[in-house]
Amino acid sequence: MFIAGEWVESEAGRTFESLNPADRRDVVGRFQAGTAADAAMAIRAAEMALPRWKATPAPKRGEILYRFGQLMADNKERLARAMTREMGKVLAEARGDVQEGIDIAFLMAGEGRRMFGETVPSELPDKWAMSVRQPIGVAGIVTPWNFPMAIPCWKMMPALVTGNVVVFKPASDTPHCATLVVELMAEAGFPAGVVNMVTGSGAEVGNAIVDSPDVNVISFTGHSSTGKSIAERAARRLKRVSLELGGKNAVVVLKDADLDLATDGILWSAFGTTGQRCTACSRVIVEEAVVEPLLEKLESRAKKLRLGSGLLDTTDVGPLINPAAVEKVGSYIDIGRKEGELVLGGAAATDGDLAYGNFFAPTIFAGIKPMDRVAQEEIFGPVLSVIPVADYQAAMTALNQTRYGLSSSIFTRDVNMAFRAMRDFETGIVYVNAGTTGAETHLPFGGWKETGNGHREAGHAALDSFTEWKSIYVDFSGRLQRAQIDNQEQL
Ligand code: UN1
Repeated sequence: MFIAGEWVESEAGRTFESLNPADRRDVVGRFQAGTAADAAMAIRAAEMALPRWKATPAPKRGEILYRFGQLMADNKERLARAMTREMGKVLAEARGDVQEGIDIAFLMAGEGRRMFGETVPSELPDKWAMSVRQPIGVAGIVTPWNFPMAIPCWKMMPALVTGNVVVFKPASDTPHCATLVVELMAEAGFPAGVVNMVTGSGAEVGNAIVDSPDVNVISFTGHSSTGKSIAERAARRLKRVSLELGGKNAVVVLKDADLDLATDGILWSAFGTTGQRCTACSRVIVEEAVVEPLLEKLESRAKKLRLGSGLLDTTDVGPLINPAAVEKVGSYIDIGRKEGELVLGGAAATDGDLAYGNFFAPTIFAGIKPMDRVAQEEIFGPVLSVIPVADYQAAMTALNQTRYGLSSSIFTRDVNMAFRAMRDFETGIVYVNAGTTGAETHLPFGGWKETGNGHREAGHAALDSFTEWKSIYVDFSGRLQRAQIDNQEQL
């Protein structure tokens, strides 16, 4: 663990192992199983570092972020390989994950010299009115394993450039990735105590951070049920919480679409990262006229996807994160068989050496109805449901008929239909003629409905999660001037 600028062991002396999901015989490392007492020490260290950090000029804070981004870039290949080994995603995607961390570091480094507030005219003469952003204090950052470097960076970079200090609890499946990121943060020059990391379980470390009266803001990405529990706990202290939770993202394919392009987009969004993205496509809503040809293309292309270690060039689809994930995805197969027709896959893949890893075959169900369970519940694996509908209206209704609202997409050549989709789809991100994944770091990232609680990551919007607004009025008239009362004569 990293507390007050030192690498330390947990007070309880317990550890846990991180395993390679492509080959569980490969132990990536042993990590400290932190406790509430460790979290308290990290929070204390952060509090001690806060006054100096928030007094450091923001452009100077930004320079450290810039150095961190450069260090990530210099170490990109090493970081990506370590990520593939610990988390499983194929190397090209791991490089993308590191790149997303670099992108947000550079974007937020620039915020050190922007961080715009507003300057507006006062309604009274000789009076100045403006608003500025100020840090909230100690930020608790609780992150998932599926983007084990990008998401911690998405959260920590805006928190730090705006002058907050951080207590970071990474997912227990990817502590090594987190450690590598924090090592580079230390090397970049964040002062001791500004960034602290405590590894360990959500029940012990996560809850201690969420419940602490000395942690002022929480940013969490992960499972909806955990997010709801965090929101409830934090509400007792009216603590600011920003949540990025589940998704049930759909691609709509209209009958005029380029079906080859749609197939590319759907396969990449559904089976890339083995379906383990919040933005992954798990529903294809398709006009009846083109169901048959689209299904044929999806099936024949998905059949050719090669499973294996993400470190091999020959691999298209890596493993699931852990055996529990294989079990969970597997539990949806019987459900899907009852609801529709299993077209492809449907089982864990255990041929040869795959048996040592957590592999699941890319799976496609056809003939699914919008309200079926496989079309409603987040499976977080390589399972795609194809839902036939009569027309755009039915597609739009089906797309919106879910409790989530992260990402959506439409394939069409008709510009009028594209604009309808942009207007009608109830999601935080909409793609036209592209899959549901691949958000860039300079626009807001987040979802409607139960995908979140109204906050956004990335872009300028991320600053809102980590700052308080302060509105400032300076009266230089030398007399009492009453707003809304004086100076009210009709023009
Ligand atoms: C996530 O799955 O939580 O748009 C993040 C994307 C990536 C980020 C996904 N840039 O798919």
